[in-house]
Amino acid sequence: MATITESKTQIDRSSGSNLSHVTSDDPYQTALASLERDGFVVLPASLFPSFDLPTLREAASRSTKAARSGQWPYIRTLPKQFPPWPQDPSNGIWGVQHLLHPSNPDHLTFAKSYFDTELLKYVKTLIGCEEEDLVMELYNMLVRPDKKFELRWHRDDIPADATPEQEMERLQKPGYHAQWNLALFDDASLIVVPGSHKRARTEFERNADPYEQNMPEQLVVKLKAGEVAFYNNNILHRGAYDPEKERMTLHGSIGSSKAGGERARNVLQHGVGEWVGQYDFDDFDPDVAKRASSMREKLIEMGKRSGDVGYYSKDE
Ligand SMILES: O=C(O)CCC(=O)C(=O)O
Repeated sequence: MATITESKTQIDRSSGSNLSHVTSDDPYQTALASLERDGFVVLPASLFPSFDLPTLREAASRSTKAARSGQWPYIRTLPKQFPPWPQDPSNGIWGVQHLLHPSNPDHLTFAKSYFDTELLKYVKTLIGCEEEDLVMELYNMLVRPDKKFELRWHRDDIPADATPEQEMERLQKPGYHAQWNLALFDDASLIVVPGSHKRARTEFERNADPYEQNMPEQLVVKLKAGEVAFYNNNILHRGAYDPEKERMTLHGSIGSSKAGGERARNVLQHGVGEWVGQYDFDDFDPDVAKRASSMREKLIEMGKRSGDVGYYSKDE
């Protein structure tokens, strides 16, 4: 897949996984070129020396334990794919929501990685915006379900029944955000169709089984611990989870204040607006506190502007 390392840009499907190896003196622009071309890019852990994996894993384990035992109500529950999720973990969970919630005892640890200076340099380049445009959005965690579970093929913000014209209309608009997976353990759960973020679905894709195991050109995004995959959330993708394999992958997004109502729904349907006003930054480093509070204010403004946003696919 798109891995920023040595040699030149290419997609290598021979391994059945990570493809494009890109070089450039400017890793930010290189990442952007890969994201635009393939719809995703994988950045090596070495680009993010300030991510403290052991500390993040400890925090992630505590949060997951609380979520599985019913002590943390913000969860993604089986068998539901899209929000809203019930708060009852008895069918098992596949995600822990709202890592930055002020009542999470580990929210400062997660905030350090979410507001990380180096990460935000990539975010700004990938969105094409300045620091003052950044909007706080979501920070969740995707975890191993207790039984086999898969997500259907989807684009995050284009319904399956969209016509090719509707798909293209949406895909041609800027996304005004960046979305990423930061793997705390090796992770091969995300499957994408490279390049599908720029085109309507083919007849095959449109008529395929929602859980089609062999979509033409599909690629498993294989992440090693510490790697970060940025991806266009409207790339055709799905998740396929192995209950035997530990998964704790931080799943974040940050937006731009230029985004409109579609982005507001994608973010606010997760319920972040209900608590973000309580967020205080007293215990943050002063620089991070300044950045975080400005990003938070813009999320609150987005909530006020957009009102009741509804859900992408409430019953699925
Ligand atoms: O598990 C993953 O990495 C993919 C999750 C996903 O597709 C989603 O949340 O819409």
